[in-house]
Amino acid sequence: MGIHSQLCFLASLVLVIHAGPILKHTVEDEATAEHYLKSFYNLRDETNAVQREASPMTEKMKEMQTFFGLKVTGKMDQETMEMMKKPRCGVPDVAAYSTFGGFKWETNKLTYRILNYTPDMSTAEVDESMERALQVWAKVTPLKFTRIYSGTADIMISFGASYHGDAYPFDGPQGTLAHAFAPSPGIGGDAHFDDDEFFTFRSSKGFVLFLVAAHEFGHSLGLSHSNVPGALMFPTYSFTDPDRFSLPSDDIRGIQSLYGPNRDRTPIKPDPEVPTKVPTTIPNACDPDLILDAVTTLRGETMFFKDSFFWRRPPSRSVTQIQIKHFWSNAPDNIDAAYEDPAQDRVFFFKGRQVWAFKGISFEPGYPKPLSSFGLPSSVIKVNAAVHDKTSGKTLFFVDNVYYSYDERAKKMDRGYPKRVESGFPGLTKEVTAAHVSKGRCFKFIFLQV
Ligand code: TQI
Ligand code: CA
Ligand code: ZN
Ligand code: ZN
Repeated sequence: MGIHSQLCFLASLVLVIHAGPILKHTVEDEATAEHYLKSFYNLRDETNAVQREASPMTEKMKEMQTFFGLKVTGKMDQETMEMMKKPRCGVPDVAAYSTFGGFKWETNKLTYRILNYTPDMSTAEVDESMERALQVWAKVTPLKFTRIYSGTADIMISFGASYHGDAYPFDGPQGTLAHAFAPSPGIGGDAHFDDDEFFTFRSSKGFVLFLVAAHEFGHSLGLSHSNVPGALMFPTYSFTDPDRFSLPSDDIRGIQSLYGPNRDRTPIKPDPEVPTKVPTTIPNACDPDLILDAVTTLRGETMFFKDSFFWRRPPSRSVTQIQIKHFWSNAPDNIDAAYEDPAQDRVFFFKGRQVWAFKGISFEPGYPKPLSSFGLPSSVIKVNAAVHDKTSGKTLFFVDNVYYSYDERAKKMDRGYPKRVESGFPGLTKEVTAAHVSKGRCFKFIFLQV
């Protein structure tokens, strides 16, 4: 794909020599800092002299200061040293985004200009793709983008094939799709799109211009590639419906390490009826007090859900812990319940009044749907647990101390429900938090209670 060769040219465009006073600190402090940043901030050993000029240490220091809400100086100070000496959890604070050594725009007000268009799409579609791609980054930072129609913009956007006026000609269909230059005056920030590619507005045939542009603008703003699969800045293209796109957290951390968060955007108002548990830590599967959110089977595997994670055990392999978003990018965290209907090859996730459906890992269009699509009354604000029995084709939904029975084949609720949980399942007196069909012969269902 030519990614590695271009990585060098783009990185080299942004090298400048850092000048300025360096605070005095002891050799010991320096070693502490280096060790800390290597352990938790992915600081690599400096192997080449060119890198040393741009000081990855300063950048990692800034990331760490941003993470802890300290004053972002990139230098060792009292506050930073104290934070580093505190006892902490061994899991790194950062995922694997990377920057061009911290090169960024010095202003939050940037301009862009669209110089020409691709014949693949209407001009309105190109305009909208570019605008939306910039908003991906504007939403999570203090950056503001203004479109201009003449003169020189910070981000000049153009389509061109082969030789198109810079030293990096495009390569015909496939291969390189586009490139962009890291923040700096002149060509810096500019984004070029290879017109030998077929770009689309939202179709999975061709490359979705919005996705390619959002990736390129990441470079225009100072991000390099991430090694987190699923991140926008991961160097492989994967189709996502632009209408459902949400910026992965690795990219958010990356861009906020350069520009900080968006201060004037109030977070989306949570549904007051759905208590949002904020996962403060990664759940520990060995915690004896762990209360699982949900359990389901999926194509022969059993999966256990908690907060933004789930555990799976692929056949004849050991258990792995995975972020829900990495598997099902459109799925919510902190789900209430989940079940699989093998007859439809679908897995359903419940959260609050909504239900999501997936086939394997692909999102089923038309979802999320309201709980009433299963015939549950509108008074139900969440289901605690759901379990499907493939022999009867019924799904049981547990809501507080009652349960409902849904007939998957007839697609309707069975008569005579809701029933009290205790009347159908004597002994189940506490709230059911998750339910699961047993593989053993002795019981049909396994319930987890508070
Ligand atoms: N173009 C490369 C890219 O933007 C150019 C490049 C290679 C580059 N290495 C770099 C730019 C390092 C900055 C820093 O990644 S590309 C994708 C993706 C490309 C690839 O044509 O390979 C997208 C352009 F992620 F899908 F692979 C856009 Cl979205
Ligand atoms: Ca190409
Ligand atoms: Zn170019
Ligand atoms: Zn890239």
